Amino acid sequence: RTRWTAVALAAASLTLAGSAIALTRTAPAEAAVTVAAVEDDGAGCQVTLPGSTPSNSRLPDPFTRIDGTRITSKSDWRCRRAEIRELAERHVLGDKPAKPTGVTGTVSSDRITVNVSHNGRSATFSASVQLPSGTGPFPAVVVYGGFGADTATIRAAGAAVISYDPYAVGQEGTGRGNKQGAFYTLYGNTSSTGLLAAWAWGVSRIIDVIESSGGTVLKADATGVTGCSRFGKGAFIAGVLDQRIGLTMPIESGTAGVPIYRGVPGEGAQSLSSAYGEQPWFGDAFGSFTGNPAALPVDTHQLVAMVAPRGLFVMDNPHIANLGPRSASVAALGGAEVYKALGAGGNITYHSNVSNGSHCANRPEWTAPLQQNIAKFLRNSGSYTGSIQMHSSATGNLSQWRDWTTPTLSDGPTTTTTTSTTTTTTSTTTTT
Ligand code: MCU
Repeated sequence: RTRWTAVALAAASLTLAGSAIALTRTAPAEAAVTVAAVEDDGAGCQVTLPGSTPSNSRLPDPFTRIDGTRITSKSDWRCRRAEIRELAERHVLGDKPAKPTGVTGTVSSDRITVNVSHNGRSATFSASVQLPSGTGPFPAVVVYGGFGADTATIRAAGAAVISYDPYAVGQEGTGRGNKQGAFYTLYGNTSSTGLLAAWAWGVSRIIDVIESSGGTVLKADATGVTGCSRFGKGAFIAGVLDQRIGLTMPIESGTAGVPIYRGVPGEGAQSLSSAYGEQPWFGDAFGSFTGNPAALPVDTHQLVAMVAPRGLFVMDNPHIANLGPRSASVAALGGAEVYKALGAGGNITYHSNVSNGSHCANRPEWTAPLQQNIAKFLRNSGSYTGSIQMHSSATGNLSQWRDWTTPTLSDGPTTTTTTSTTTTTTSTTTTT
């Protein structure tokens, strides 16, 4: 009896916490703040994964729950997103563990040091910091491995650059049975978690340290992430898996990044098996899907949707088919349907309308939207509205890929149903 009361109370507080942090705060003449206060605000949602899922050559409906019902209100998205996260972790990325028991570190004007420990194992990694001019505390953009959005533009736009070495957290070149780096020191070198989720975990630990630093140098609630190519894959997944990240900016991410897995073979992009075998970017479980993406219950349009309503600026190269730019645009178009349903259609930008075809080139076409995205999502200023801008040579067509429509989601009331681990069902309804 007491036990179920406790469950009900826990459900109620989770519901309240969820509604509070899912709110979009809009000040007059200012941009919306869309970040959550926690890494995963769906942590209280009860997700029961299915034993098997139907094959589907088209993109799974992001609005339909695992139990077959469709979401009807904007607040339903929080727990639907939690389902997508579980599916993506199980089949695609591997598990990204929550914050470990020990996370400490320091933030100075030129360096962030992160100490992590879990179950008696510990590791340390650090990242250099370059501040913009002016008076802090500043927002910051984590730049993977020195390849990402132009760092001079980032700093000129008023954000610090955190130069993150993902290989310190998850090395390449090791093979799947002997993974190395700070993540695998804690969770074991045979962990089935792939590098993209491990790298994302490292970014989350950097944000933990910024949060606990007192916010004198860097702001904890204004973090962006970017990277190009393999680091574009990484930056994308970092934004997908940490809702404290306000602006996610993958560049030319290719297979294992933004492009829909189902579209990669037809477009002639790097094959799923090639990407799976090249480095352990994907989780080990993805190995059973490389020849049959139609069997996947998730695709990347749902990962795009997981970033919603936070800022997402996908940059792509239409001149290299190996990067799958058409499949990436379909992911953006599909994910944008969720942004729109949440009333945040202007928070996603896809931009491949560029002339220079060199991989990871610094492109003038992206300078203005980069500045505008930083202003809107990291500095809470300006009135930028994102859009999908595809180059004519790599134009995706969402209607070929979906058999679902986009619902009109109501604003409330918030309804959350939590199913306990036995047969008792606890329902909590709050009206905001
Ligand atoms: C586009 O990202 C990767 C690509 O998946 C790999 O096949 C290739 O070896 O490297 C690209 C990259 O990271 O380039 C810097």
